[in-house]
Parts: sequence; structure tokens; C-alpha cells
Amino acid sequence: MRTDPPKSLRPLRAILLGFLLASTPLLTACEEEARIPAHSVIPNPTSVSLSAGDTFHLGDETRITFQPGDEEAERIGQFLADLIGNTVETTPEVTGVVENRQDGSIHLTLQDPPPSVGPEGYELVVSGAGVTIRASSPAGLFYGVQTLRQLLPPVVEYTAAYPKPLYVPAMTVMDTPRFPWRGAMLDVSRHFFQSDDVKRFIDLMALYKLNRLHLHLSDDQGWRIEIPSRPNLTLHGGSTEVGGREGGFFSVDDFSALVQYAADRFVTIVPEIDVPGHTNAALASYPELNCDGVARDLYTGTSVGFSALCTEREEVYEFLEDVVRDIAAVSPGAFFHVGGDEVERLGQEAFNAFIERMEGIVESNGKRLVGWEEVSMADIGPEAVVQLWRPLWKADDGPALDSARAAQAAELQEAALRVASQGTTFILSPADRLYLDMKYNPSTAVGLTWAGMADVRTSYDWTVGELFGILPEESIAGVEAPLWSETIDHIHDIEYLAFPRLAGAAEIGWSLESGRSWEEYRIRLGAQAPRWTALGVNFYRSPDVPWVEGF
Ligand code: TNX
Repeated sequence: MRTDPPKSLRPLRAILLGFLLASTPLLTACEEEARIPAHSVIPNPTSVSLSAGDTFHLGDETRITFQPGDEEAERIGQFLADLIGNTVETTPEVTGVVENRQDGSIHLTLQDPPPSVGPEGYELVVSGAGVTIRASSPAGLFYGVQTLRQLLPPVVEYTAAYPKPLYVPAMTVMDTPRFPWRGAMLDVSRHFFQSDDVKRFIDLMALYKLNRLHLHLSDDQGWRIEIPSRPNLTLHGGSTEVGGREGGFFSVDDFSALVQYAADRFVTIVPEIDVPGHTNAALASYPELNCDGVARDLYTGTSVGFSALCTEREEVYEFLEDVVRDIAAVSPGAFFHVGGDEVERLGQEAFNAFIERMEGIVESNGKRLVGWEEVSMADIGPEAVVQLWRPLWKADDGPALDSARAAQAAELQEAALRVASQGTTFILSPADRLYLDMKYNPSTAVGLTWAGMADVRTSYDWTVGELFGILPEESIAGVEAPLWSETIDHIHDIEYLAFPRLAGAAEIGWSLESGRSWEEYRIRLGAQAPRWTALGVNFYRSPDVPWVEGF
């Protein structure tokens, strides 16, 4: 099937042509104005060089090939084949071949990757004769496939039969992520979301090369993961949610299936059990976790800070041993998030001692402790990972603070610098930029505003150096965009708050700062609209973005 792009796709050709013209020296005077991107891939790859005049066309005979015996390349090839095909007839054959013959096939290989791609990067070479993706790991191959996917016309995303002249302009892409931690967080406690919703979220994360899904599995309003040795946590503690409707929880099998689904897409699930605060659901389920031995009532409001485990009781640590052991057993990832945020009912000394003991429990189960920034006040080890969330890292950048809060912020900053000097690493989640539950503007129907409002530009248009320059670069593990669910209880709302901002978070985590500018990004972002439409994503059509209409 060797056809010219249909009329409706000619604007893309015009964009590519525009880029070629814009990059000739004759047009330097207009360069600022003519910043037309060469492609609309998000996150922006490290380098893309177009080879003018050549195009790869997919036809009925296109095959996807891999080195015989490379099971991961075969599986990733099948992922691509399923994406491209919408009937048995149009689904490319996935076959092992000893040699990459450039005979019109798409070849995935772990052999001879260019050293510069590193552990998660890839090289993608497209010519009229074929496509080759090279990487040093299956993750790299998968990311190369996601780039190829985004270079294909958006109709490729339709699963139903759809006329698809599929082609990719010839080019070479070299790409490697800036940070190893490129995350999103989903709060399944305030409102519970079923496995299918979480899987959908993982699918959308994978399109943008995000690789950590932090699941906030417990809070005052609900306990959402089955702990076989403590059944009341879910039977009782998981029975409601914000607003008082029926809650829910993941059984051990549900959770294992999620872990596998995510791993298949190179996403590591980071489970969070938030302690010692945010624990009302546990306090309601097991009376011995309370200092007075009396079970609390279930809570369906949205306040924070009022609950705390009785850290003086040994039963609390026996309980936590059970919880960490049972979750670690079904979490192959290296991390266990212990929360640690917003505890108002405990002195600093008791809090620190609790976190230090918690770190021991996590480590004895073979995991690394992750905690919200408050945990840096404790004596945590270099293996710990601290998630910064307060929008206070640049003095003139946050909301005005009263003096008590300013003092607390200064103390936390000092603590973070202290643990940084000992080797602790950081995940950056500045609430005023990356909290997906902040409203875009006053008319956003869902979401909160405590950290300010975050329109698409505010969320994207900052650099790590600008906000976190105080931290040594090597201490930054990456970025994560949390989505708290006090105000949302449906996947449509998840999508509305996450898109487009999650794509921006992915780019901040992956792309070099020298390759990022809002003016250029907004054009690539606008080009996601047909793809999201094909995928059925309920995204916010920000007026600041030139959304591409049609296909
Ligand atoms: C703060 S940031 C919280 C959550 C809320 C969220 C709402 C942090 C670690 N804790 O408990 O859900 O704000 O935006």
C-alpha cells in the first residue's frame, strides 16, 4: 500500500516542509517566529534529524522482526503489531530474523546499541527501506516503539477498522531520558478507582514514557489493598469513600495483576501506605492502633492532619510488619512509600523515631523507603528517597506564608539539604506546578486550589534548576505528578485533570532543559488532540494551546 498522504494529512507535510525551510540559514531572521517543530513527539527526544525526501510506508506486507530468542523484543513487537493492526489481515506478522535486511520491515534489536543511549534510551532510524530501533534494554525498545507510535498518524490509535494509510517521514532519533524517575501518582483512597481505570491510566502513562505509578493506597477515608493477615482493613476500612458512597479495594490478585500490567509497560508500581498520619481507616479497623484502644468512626470528609497511629504501642509495629511484608511480597519494585506527611498529632521526636523504625521494617523486607518531604527531618539513610511537595523552594514563588509556616518550610529545606549531603535522592512534585488536582482556572469544575491554580503553561514552564537549584543535580531522581482524588470519582475526571498536564510532567522528567520551550511545546501539545480523541481521552482544551482539529 504505497500511497501519498491523503488530503486531510497534508498539513503534517506542510509542517515538516515548514521545518526544513525554517532551518535553512536564509530564514534566520524569522527563526524566532518560525519555530515550527519538526515532529510532535512528547517528551521531546534528545535529537531528531529528518532525512528530506524519503518516507517509510507501512503496507500489508510490513513485518515486525526481532532477533530469534529475544522474547522481550518479540513481546514489544507484538504490542506494536496490535497497535498498527485493526483486523487479523492488517496486523503485521511478528517474526524472528537472524539479520536485519531493511526489506521494509520494522526491526527491534538489543544488538549493538549506540553507547550514548544509556540504559533506557534508544536509537530509531527510519528510511524508505525500513525502520530499526536499537536499545540496550527492553525498556529502551519499548520507548523507541512509543516514539514510532507518535510519529505514525493518530488514526493508528483507533482499535476499530479505520482506513489507515500509515507512513513515517525518514529520520534518525537518538533519545535518552534525563531522569530515572518519571512518575505519576493516583490517590485511590479518597475515592476508589477500579483496576480497569488504573490500567487505562497506565496505558496513557506509557505513551509518554512515564515509568513509575505511585499508588496512594491508604488514607483517612479508605484502605484499598487486601492484607490477608488483617482482613478488617479492607472489609471495614475500605467500605466507604469521600462523600459516604461505597468504597472498594484491590484484592491481592487484583493488585498482582496491576503490577504485572504495569511491568509489561515498563511502569513500576510504588505502593504507598501513608503512616503515621492519614490513618483513620486503619484506626477504625483495628482498635489497638489507637492509644485509647477505641476504634475510630469511619471518615468520609476531606480534612487532613487529624489522625495518627499510637506510635508508643508495640501492636502498631506488629501491624506495620504485617502490612509491609504482605505488600512487599506482591511488589517486585525496589520501593515502598511510607507517606509521613501532615502529621499534626505527634511531636517531632516521636515522629522521627517512628520514621526511623519504619525504615528498618521497609529495609528488612528488601525495599527502599520513600517518604513525603517531612521524613527528611528523621535520620534516614542514603538509600531513602524523599518526595518534595511544598511549593516553597523558591522564596518568591509560592503563596504568601505566615511566619509559622515559613519557619517550618525553612526547617524542612535545611533537613532536605542535610540528607542530600548524605546521598539521599529526591522526587520533585512541587504542588503549584505538578499537582494534577489543582484546578486549571476558577471555572474548572473539579479539583482544589490550596497550592494555587495551575494552567497548562504554569504546570510546564519551569525548570528543575530554577525551582530546585539549591539541591545538587545528582541528588535528583526525577519528577512525579500526583493526582489526589478528594474531588473526583470517575476516570473522566482523572483524564480531565491529567491531560494535558501529565504530558508536560513527562517531558520535564525526560527531556533536556535545552530542548524545552513553552512556545515550541504548545505546538507539539496541540498535535496530541487527534490522538487523544482517537483514544477517547477526556482532555482539557486549554485556550493557550493550538489544538489540531480533525485527523
Ligand atoms: C496535600 S501533599 C496532601 C494530601 C491532599 C492533597 C490535596 C501531601 C503529601 N498531602 O493529603 O490530598 O494535599 O491536594
